[in-house]
Amino acid sequence: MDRRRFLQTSAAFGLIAVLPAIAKEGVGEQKPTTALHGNTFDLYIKKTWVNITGTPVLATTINDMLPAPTLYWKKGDIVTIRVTNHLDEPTSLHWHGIILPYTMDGVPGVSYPGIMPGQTFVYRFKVQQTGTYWYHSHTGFQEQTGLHGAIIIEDDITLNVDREYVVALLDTASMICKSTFLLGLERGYACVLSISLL
Ligand SMILES: [Cu+2]
Repeated sequence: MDRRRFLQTSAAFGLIAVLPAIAKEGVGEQKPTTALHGNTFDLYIKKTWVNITGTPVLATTINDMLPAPTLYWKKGDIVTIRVTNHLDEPTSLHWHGIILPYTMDGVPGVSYPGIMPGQTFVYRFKVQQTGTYWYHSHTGFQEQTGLHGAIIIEDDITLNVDREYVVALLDTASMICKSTFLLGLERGYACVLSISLL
């Protein structure tokens, strides 16, 4: 998408307001999704150019990654997750399926108002379960434009495997696809399905 087209599309969907923040913080370039281990995590939410389909689109990302980093936690640990919002709008991160105090659940309007632009919110809770989960924004179209990642919670059992893979299926929404969606899919465009190995 060229700049003129981007500006037209942005204006049409109210995204033009994002531009001053983009100019201030800069727009990231996509980095390969990596795994983060430990019990303290620093996550930065921002806009990042990604190119999955051949057409660059502006995605909402964590640490410039799409999908977001895979978080490896350990049952019994107390995890601290510092989430900084570099967007020009509120954001949020919700830990899907995770047992935790409601104040740490990350759904705006339930336990907190969300994370305001420029703010850092610190999540801290004890990990009480094992398994594969995911986390995502609970604000606007941020999840649909990229803000989601996997969580792997381990215990003390050592698996006898050479290598473990996490597979994420992304229904990617480009600007065109998203706008078509908003117009009711009357022209029959389909979003592009891609498979990423984390
Ligand atoms: Cu969820």
